[in-house]
Amino acid sequence: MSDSIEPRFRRLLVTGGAGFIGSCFVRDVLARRDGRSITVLDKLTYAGNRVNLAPAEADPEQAARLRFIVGDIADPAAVAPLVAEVDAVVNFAAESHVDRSILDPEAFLRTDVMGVHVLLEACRAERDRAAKGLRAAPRFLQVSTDEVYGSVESGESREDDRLEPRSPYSAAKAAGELLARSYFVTYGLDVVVTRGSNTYGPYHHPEKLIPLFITNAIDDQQLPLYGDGLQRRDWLYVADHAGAIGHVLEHGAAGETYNLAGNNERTNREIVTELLARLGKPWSLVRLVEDRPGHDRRYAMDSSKLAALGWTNKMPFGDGLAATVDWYRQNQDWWRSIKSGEWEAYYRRQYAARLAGSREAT
Ligand code: NAD
Ligand code: TDX
Repeated sequence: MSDSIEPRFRRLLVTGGAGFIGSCFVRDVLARRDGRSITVLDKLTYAGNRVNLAPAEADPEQAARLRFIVGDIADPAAVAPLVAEVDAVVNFAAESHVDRSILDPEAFLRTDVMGVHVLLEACRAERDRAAKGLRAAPRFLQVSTDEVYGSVESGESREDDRLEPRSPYSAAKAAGELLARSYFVTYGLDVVVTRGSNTYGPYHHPEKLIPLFITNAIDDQQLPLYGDGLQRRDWLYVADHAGAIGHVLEHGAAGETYNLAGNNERTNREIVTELLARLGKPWSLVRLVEDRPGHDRRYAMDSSKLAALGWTNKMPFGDGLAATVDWYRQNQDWWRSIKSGEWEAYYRRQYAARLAGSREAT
């Protein structure tokens, strides 16, 4: 099944649209030139970067269909008037880094739980207006994560499996998506949920494994590998993640949840080995450091439900990794400006003691 020529939802509110996956979604939707308009609502936290939308803003036809508003999804006054104007809300906004959730969980509860609640309340008010014939009811798509299943030692998680989140981040994400589902059950809101796997590609904040290791390696800095480095993740290219979300937005059934797998399971050691080979850098940069507390050993999902909806990922893993390494080589201004200021304090807090107590990785 291909995407419908005439999109069902023409006016979108994309929250967190200045982040890694949200900005890819915005760029890709606008580049289709199918008449859809997007309002981005983004708090521009340390993770948000308006430059991520520069390719769309530089094109007059796309820029005319893009509006950017700096604001907080947990602020009802900012959210309500925007939700009143759109056909669908796609919520990417979140605190997204597991390590930061371990250092300081509060912001995760505020945005990933309370922020979702505020968005849902605004959608509920619009659904009430729809019931009076004043408009069509908006759809709400909650972007969730494979981490809500917890560590999956064997097999693949399916959508109706138990949720066993184990970090403050994944617990907050689970709460957010369960709240969204409860608004479908209780209030009849048109809600869909996606659970994406570990995503990689251009514009990925350098706090995360792949961009951290690429950018550190370019600078011949140490690569802090947690524990034994044999944890397993399933990697999904960012344009495939954004595309699958767009597909679920258009074709997903109300009240349903869809796994978005990458089907590229690798140990962290395998990832590092592939990155170093592509960068021509030595394994001696790798240091084994103290493990992440509560570190999930493995994630893996079955995404046949998404496949039945007619979606297939396009990017082969090797090509995606090559494109990613090239992007970080060619866009050093982008990540060097992020790896300054607040970043330096974060990096010290997260890694200084770990690297001091690290050992050689054999
Ligand atoms: P990101 O950290 O790169 O971007 C998050 C964006 O949300 C930023 O632009 C930030 O400024 C904005 N934001 C944060 N708090 C906000 C608030 N209160 N109000 C408005 N905007 C706010 O995250 P990402 O990696 O692009 O992830 C996007 C979504 O996808 C998240 O919901 C995340 O949980 C989910 N997800 C991510 C991955 C992954 O591997 N990156 C995998 C699965 C699911
Ligand atoms: O310095 C590091 N060293 C290391 O060994 C970092 C930052 C990570 N790791 C390990 C931890 C994980 O096993 O690499 C793996 C990937 O780590 P992250 O990039 O932090 O991602 P992860 O914790 O798996 O979560 C990601 O995927 C699911 C996203 O950050 C989440 O937002 C998403 O929901």
